[in-house]
Amino acid sequence: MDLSFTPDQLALQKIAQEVVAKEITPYALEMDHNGKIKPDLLAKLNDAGFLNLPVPEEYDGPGLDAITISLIYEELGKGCAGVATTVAANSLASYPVIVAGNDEQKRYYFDKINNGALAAFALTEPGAGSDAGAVATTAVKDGDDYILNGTKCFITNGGIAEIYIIFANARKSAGIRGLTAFIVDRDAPGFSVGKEEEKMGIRASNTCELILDNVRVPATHRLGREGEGFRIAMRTLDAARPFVGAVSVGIAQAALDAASKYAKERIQFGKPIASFQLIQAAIADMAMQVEAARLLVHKACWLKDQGLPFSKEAAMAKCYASDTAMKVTVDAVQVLGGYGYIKEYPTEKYMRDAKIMQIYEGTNQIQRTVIANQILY
Ligand code: COS
Repeated sequence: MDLSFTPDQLALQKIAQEVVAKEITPYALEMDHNGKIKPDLLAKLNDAGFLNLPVPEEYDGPGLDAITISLIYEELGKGCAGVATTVAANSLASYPVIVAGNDEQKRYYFDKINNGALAAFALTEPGAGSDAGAVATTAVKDGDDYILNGTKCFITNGGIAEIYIIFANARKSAGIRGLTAFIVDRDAPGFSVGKEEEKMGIRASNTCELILDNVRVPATHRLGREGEGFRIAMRTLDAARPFVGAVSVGIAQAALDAASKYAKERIQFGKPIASFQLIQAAIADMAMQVEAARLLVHKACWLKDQGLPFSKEAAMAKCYASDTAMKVTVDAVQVLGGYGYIKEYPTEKYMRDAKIMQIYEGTNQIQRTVIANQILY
């Protein structure tokens, strides 16, 4: 067992740390307040090479392994989980193409992503959240095209993406075996962006409703076979869940760092509160949980990189790391006391940002279901 990183992995981690320190952390509270990403930041994230992390080398991407990507996401998560979510949505949307795209589709999609386009993965609907198979958006074959009709909700990058992966049902009577994935351009006639959500956390990220009103999509933009969509979605979520874990570890580590720094500076009863054993116990527990979460994330990524089954470990990494982020950020607010609760300090933002990690890309109830099913059946 080798828990060390390669020189390339460490070099990319360092680049991520520098970009985060210069371009993200100083603006994190401003973006949180404004509820949007700084307009010039997307170009900087693209220059840093963060928008196409999993694109294979044969399609002119960096073709990074999952461990390296997780190291980058942890750094982004430390700086601002909203920015990390914006970047991670590009990876999420890329996996259906990696998993099921043909050569022509890969060239079409990855060309855009390599050139800085944002993408969005659109599975969720008002009536299809955890029950992903219940997608009501329809895809009806019409000559060489499909006609898509329906509404998607809670779509990350929904309002700012150029290209979308849309899941629709092409054979209603077949249930989840009718689910089919399509590449859809933003300028396709009939496609429009609906309301933008006002969120509790990850406020730098964009979350919108999408409306498909007789959107004509060429059959050449169908990923895989008709009815293969559910399997494509599940394989995509398996690949992406460790990265939710990585962002969660980043949030939790940032909260731990803030709590440790404050504990050493804050004087009460004539000495730094870091000298009190109850504070020490809190810091020690936070540190143990963050490290355990990080190791689970790296284990899931390592399994994926080895080409071994990793679905259970991906769910464990996502679930444990996001539960840890929630717990650690609540504890960090507690260590800072009243100061933890006000916006002058970063901990209240960490706490708000952590909550969604337990919800998106499959609630932690779903992760526990996935884990239990793999153990019991
Ligand atoms: N990889 C490949 N195939 C998978 C798979 C995986 N990880 N998980 C399930 N499948 C396949 C199964 O093998 C099965 O195929 P067959 O019918 O050919 O045997 C099919 O998909 C259906 O599987 P299952 O019966 O387990 O589906 P369920 O309807 O019970 O749902 C859960 C399974 C709950 C795990 C799934 O719906 C899920 O992950 N929901 C959460 C969705 C989500 O994360 N939403 C977040 C929004 S998207 S960002």
